[in-house]
Amino acid sequence: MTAGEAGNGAGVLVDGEAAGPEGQNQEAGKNAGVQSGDRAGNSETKSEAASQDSAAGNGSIQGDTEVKSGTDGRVSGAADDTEKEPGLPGALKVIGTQLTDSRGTPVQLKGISTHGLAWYPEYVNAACFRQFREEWGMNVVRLAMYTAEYGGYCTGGNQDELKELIRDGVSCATDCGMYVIIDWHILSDGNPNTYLEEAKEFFGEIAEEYAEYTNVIYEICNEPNGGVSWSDVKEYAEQIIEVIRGEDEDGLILVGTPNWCQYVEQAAADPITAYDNIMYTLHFYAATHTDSLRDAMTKAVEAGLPVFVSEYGICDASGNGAIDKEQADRWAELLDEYGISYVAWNLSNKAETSAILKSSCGKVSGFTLEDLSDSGKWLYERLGVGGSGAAGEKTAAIHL
Ligand code: IDC
Repeated sequence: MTAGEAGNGAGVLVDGEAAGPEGQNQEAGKNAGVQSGDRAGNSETKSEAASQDSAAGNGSIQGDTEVKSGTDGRVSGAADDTEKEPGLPGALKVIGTQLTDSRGTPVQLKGISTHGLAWYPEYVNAACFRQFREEWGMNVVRLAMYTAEYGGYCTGGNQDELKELIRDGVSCATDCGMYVIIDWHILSDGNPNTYLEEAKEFFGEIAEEYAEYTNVIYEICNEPNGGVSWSDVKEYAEQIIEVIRGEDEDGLILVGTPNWCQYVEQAAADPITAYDNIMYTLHFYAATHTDSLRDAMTKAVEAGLPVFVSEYGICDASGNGAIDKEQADRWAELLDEYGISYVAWNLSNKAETSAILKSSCGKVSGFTLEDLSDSGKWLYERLGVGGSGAAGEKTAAIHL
């Protein structure tokens, strides 16, 4: 299989081999205004979460018994001598605006974000991640660790337990050949400098631990918001990146942008130049953010900014409103066209439309079609093995 045949672009890099749609380098443009749509917050607790004890290991989304191995989506080629740890997905490198493997072949990551790790720890398990890799064709999982909400790392949460969950998550992802994003999930603490010292300590420790892991990605601030400026975010980012680079000289680092990751043009106008292998995050919720945010994204990319969509929903920005599949498809097609990576919010059964599982689903792995919410079904169709292609052609493995 060649990169062009990789279909949904969600192949995993193994031994430095890449699969993914060809990225497109667009000609330079100039930045423009973006939509300043607010993220509607909510603050309910986990009361609606179903119990985790009914984990069925035998469920399968695919009706047949064939399970794709980690080799699907691979491109044949020589082993990559820049690999640090044999067997791990290959190192990632940002070239221009494009994420690539270490030899410069474009790579597009697609996957799922956990809900808050403290909120829903039960989904961090090997069978769950493996199903996403093998049956859904995902190649990345994001571990969202809130800093200030619900058992937040900086607001009284159990730091040792949270770090243990991250270790478990990295190990589950690594075992099935996936990339894994460690997400310092700021939210109500809108300015990342609020917990600067904690972030430095956390990333110093994490980067030391995972310096040799080619599949670990550091996301240093989920969504700066509340009027925080790009210069504040940049100042924070440069300090955290310095700490990470002190341990891990080349791991991919994702930097949030102001206004809940919508003001990418501000980063494009004043990017971080002291370090490389950095991408900037844009987040969208398809029922809220449409043409103007898509325009902002393409303009930022055309201006030279490497963009990574580390979180999106197909519902509105509250995470629990109407779903807009038409806008979601338009987003996905644009992201595929540009070879931009995208990670869906969220892996849980919380009674909210962004959760990919129905609230009645008590399983923590082995999900079947009946377990999926509308968001989950859309995602499965979009990403599942045989799902929609980079060219936007819809060939879902399963028709719902
Ligand atoms: C939401 C969760 C919700 C939780 C809330 C806490 O879906 O269950 O109660 O956070 O405030 C984001 C954030 C992400 C939000 C999500 C939906 O990164 O943490 O999750 N969202 O509101 N940005 C835009 C939307």
